[in-house]
Amino acid sequence: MSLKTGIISLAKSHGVDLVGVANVSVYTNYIQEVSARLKETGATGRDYMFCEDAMTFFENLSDVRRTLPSAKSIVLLAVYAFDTEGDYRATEQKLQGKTARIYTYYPVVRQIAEHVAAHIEGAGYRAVQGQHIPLKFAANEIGLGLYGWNGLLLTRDFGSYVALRAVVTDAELEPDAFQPPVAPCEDCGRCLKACPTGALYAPYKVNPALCINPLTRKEDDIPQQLRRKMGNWVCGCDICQEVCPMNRDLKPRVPDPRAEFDPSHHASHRTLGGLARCPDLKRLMEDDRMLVMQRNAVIALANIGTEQAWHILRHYKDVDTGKLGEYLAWAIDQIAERIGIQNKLDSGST
Ligand code: B12
Ligand code: SF4
Ligand code: SF4
Repeated sequence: MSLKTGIISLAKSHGVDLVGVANVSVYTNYIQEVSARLKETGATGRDYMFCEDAMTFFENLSDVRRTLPSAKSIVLLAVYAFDTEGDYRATEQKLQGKTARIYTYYPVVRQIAEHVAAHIEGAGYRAVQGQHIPLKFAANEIGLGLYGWNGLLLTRDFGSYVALRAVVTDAELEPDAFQPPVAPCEDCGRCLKACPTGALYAPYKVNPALCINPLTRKEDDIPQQLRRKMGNWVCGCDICQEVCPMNRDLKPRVPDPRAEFDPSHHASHRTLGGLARCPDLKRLMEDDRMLVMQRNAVIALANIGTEQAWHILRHYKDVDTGKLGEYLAWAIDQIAERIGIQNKLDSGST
C-alpha cells in the first residue's frame, strides 16, 4: 500500500469525510488578494483576532515552507460539521443563544490530523499538523470544494459545513484534482443579502471588523449599532451559511463524533434563560474570566427582547457592579423601549 493510500484509509477510519493532497507552493495569488482586502477594509490584526499585524499573519500563512522548510505536500482534511442540534428555529423565544456549528468540530478534525501526522512520521517523514496554511485556498486549488460568495469553501456533499485542517509533510505525495461542485452564486446572492452587519460586503469578501464571529470572541467593546444586529449569536455566526442553498438538504451527522469530547465544546444552544437558574450560565455570570460570554449573553437577551429576558437582565443589573454594567443598562433600555415594560412596571400593572 502506498503512503498516500495508507493516509487516506487511516484518516477515514478516524472519521474524516474528505481527504485530499495538494502541492506545497507559495500562494502568490492569495497574498495579493489579502493585501487588496486589507487596503479595502482597513482591517487590522486585532479585527482578525491575530496577535500580530494582519499582513505578517497572512504572509506567514501563505508560505507553507515557514511551517516546514523541507515541505513537499499538504494533506487536507475535512470533517462534516452539521449536528443534531442544528435546528435553530424559534431559539429566540426559548431564550437560547446560538453557537456556530463548525467550531464545535475543530477538536474532532484536530485529533484526526494528529493521527495522520503520527502515521506519516512512522513512515520516516516529517509532518506538522495545524491551521498554518490558507486552508480554503489550498482546498479550492485541488477541487475539494470551491469558493462561495459567502467566502467559504463549498463542498459537493457537505455544503460549507466542513471543519478543515492540514498536515504539512516532506513526503512526496501525488496531488489530487477533484471535480468541484457547481454553486449557484451568480443567480443567488442570498448570503450577501442576509449578512446582518454588512461584513460580507462583496462576493467572496469579508470585513472582519463587522463580522459577528470575531465580535463575539474579542474582548473589545462592541458598538451599540452592531450589538443590535448580533441577534442571539453568542459564539460565532452561521447566517451566511444558513441561507445558502448548497446547505439546504443537509442531514444532521450521526453518530455524533464529538461524544468523546468535553460537551462544553459542542453546546450549540446555550440556555440564556438560565442566567438566573441554569448552573452553567449562572457560573458564567459569576466568573470574570468568562466576561466575553457574559457580555454576549446580555446582548443576545436584549435582542430576544421578551419580558422574561428583561426580568433576567434586571436581576443581574442589581447584582453586577462590574464591567458589564453598561451592557446591562443598554440591554434593559432596549427591551423597555421595545415593549414598554418600564412603563408597565411604573404604573404597577405587572
Ligand atoms: C482569517 C479567518 C477568518 C476571518 C476572515 C474571514 C475570511 N473569509 O477571510 C474571520 C475572523 C472574519 C473568520 C470568520 C469565519 N470563519 Co474563519 N478563518 C480564517 C482563517 C484563519 C484564514 C482565512 C483567510 O485566509 N482569509 C483571508 C482571505 C483574503 O482569504 P480567503 O477568504 O481565502 O479569500 C480568498 C477569496 O476571496 C478568493 N477570491 C477573491 N475573489 C475571488 C473571485 C473568485 C471567482 C474566486 C473563485 C475566489 C476569489 O481570493 C482570496 C484569496 O485567495 C481560516 C483558517 C485557515 N488557516 O485557512 C479560517 C476558516 C476560513 N474559517 C472558517 C470558519 C468556519 C469561519 C466562520 C464560519 C466561523 C463562524 N461560524 O462564525 C466565519 C465565517 C465568515 C465568512 N463568511 O468567511 C473555516 C471555513 C470552513 C469552510 N467551509 O470554508 C476555516 C477554514 C477554519 C477551519 N479550520 O475550518 N474567519
Ligand atoms: S448563499 Fe448563494 S451566493 Fe451565497 S455562497 Fe451560497 S449559493 Fe453562493
Ligand atoms: S458570519 Fe455572520 S456576520 Fe460574518 S459574514 Fe457571515 S453572516 Fe456576516
